[in-house]
Amino acid sequence: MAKTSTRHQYALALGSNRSLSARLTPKQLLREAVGRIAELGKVLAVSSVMTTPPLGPSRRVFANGALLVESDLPPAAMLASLQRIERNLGRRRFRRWGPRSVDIDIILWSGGRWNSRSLHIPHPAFPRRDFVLAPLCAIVPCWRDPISGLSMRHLHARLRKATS
Ligand code: A4P
Ligand code: MG
Repeated sequence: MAKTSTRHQYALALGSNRSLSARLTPKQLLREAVGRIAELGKVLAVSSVMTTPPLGPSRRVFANGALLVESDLPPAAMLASLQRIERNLGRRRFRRWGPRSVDIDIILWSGGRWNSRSLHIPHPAFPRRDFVLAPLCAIVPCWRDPISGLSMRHLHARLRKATS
């Protein structure tokens, strides 16, 4: 009998503002992360990498991007796998909002909302972040935020208007 499985889609946001070596710059680290995420499922779309000014106390600019992946992994297992990729790409957690070689956040999930102690989907801060919404608009412009009901394109236009 054919194996049945549930396919989940996730929109992920990637960020980096610390090089690991002369070769592994933030931009290159995001490319490496995409390659490793492709081992967890099928990557359906990847945005270009954008250079963005830091939000918060860091003074280093960020490389940011987003991707859409389809996978059999349910949310908790996806988070654990992404955190393993972060660790393997040199991520150390010593200071909140400190420089990071790779940060991978789950922004949206095809199942809608997920709330547990260690995982909140949609990611609570994403509607206020241009560095998340701009790359998301490039790959999933029509995906609706399950909380507000607004599409990524709409949320992005609203944020741009509010901050201009
Ligand atoms: N967690 C809960 N929900 C999620 C989710 N949807 N996706 C938990 C991923 N993780 C989630 O995250 C802390 C804990 O959040 C995890 O253990 C997980 O269980 P973290 O990545 O370890 O810590 P962090 O990244 O330092 O904190 P946080 O709050 O995630 O920071 P942000 O919100 O990621 O912001 N400026 C620019 N231009 N570009 C950036 O990418 N990033 C940040 C960091 C600040 N300024 C930036 C950027
Ligand atoms: Mg994070």
